[in-house]
Amino acid sequence: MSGELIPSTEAQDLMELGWRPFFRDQLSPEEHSHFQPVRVMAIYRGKVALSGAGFEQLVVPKVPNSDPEEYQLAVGDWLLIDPASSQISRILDRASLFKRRPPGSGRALQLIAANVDTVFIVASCNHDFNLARLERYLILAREVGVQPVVVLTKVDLTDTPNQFVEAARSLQPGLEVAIVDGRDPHSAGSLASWCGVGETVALLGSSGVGKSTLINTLRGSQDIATQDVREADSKGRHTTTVREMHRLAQGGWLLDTPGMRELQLTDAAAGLADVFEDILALAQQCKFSDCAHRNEPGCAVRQALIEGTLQPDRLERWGKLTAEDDANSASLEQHRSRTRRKR
Ligand SMILES: Nc1nc2c(ncn2[C@@H]2O[C@H](COP(=O)(O)OP(=O)(O)OP(=O)(O)O)[C@@H](O)[C@H]2O)c(=O)[nH]1
Ligand SMILES: [Mg+2]
Ligand SMILES: [Zn+2]
Repeated sequence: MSGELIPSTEAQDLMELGWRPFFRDQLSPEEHSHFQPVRVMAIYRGKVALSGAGFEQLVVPKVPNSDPEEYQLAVGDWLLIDPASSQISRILDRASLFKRRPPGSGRALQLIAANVDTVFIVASCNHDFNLARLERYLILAREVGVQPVVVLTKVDLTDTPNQFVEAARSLQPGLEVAIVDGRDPHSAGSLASWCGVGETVALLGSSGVGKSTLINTLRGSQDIATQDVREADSKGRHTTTVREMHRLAQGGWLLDTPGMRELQLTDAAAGLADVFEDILALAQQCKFSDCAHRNEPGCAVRQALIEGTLQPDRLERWGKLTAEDDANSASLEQHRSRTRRKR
């Protein structure tokens, strides 16, 4: 067993950082003896914070520069480094990767978080609550294959918390939904079960929903800067600007991220199919295989609308998101084949 090459306190340190057989099994015997596994804890402008067994350093990453996208680092990545020079040998295959491509086909890919076990999709119970936006994050989590938990914050600001919980639950059967006052340790404590030793939880959501506040409360500190939202529309001020992992006393890691301005779907067909499984199952029962679910005879989707088993707004969102994903994926594919031809 290759893991036995590592002395036990080191093994313990690594396990607490989230090291798993999935990563260990990728190392060749040579790599085991020459390199040290370290995790990317934070990415700042030009520098990355790395942690391993008895190792903590802020380094300027040196990676082979063949394809910049291929060697882009994400917070949460596991790397092999030469312990003497801190030179990065390679990025280990990721168990999961959150990424996004900002609208416009040629824009650089942004890596949000890697090797995440659970994602808290954070939204607040105020004017800024938007079910369609929540659904986009859910599709992204399903696409990446990471367990999603919807965390509704600012329960103290609403008289009708159940309406928010019900709306979120309606997105997918069995979806975990928690509702908290992110400033209150007792309330936020309900999230502790997802944050055990070695677990990595990424927090995603718009600016101002209270991601950093939650992390401060769960850690029992005020280390991370937070900022009031705008009074007029409850929108945030983009306070957090770095992606960074924060350790909880109980052992888990919370990965804070900057609030996203816009989340467009690209290459998310699997996530869409997962979240809208019911509609796809209905569509298979339509008389025509290319049914557009408008006025065709024998349309099972329209029939479900008439019977009230499918909500019209849900069908509308599915249509819109599918069209968006198709358009973005097609323009990305065009962009890829153009760059291939240039090489
Ligand atoms: N009333 C109330 N206010 C909260 C709650 N959670 C967060 N806030 C407040 O909401 C504001 C924004 O919180 P942040 O934690 O900075 O939000 P964020 O999601 O980290 O925002 P960005 O870093 O800009 O993406 C702060 O003034 C918090 O005190 C809550 O549960 N209830
Ligand atoms: Mg923040
Ligand atoms: Zn149909």
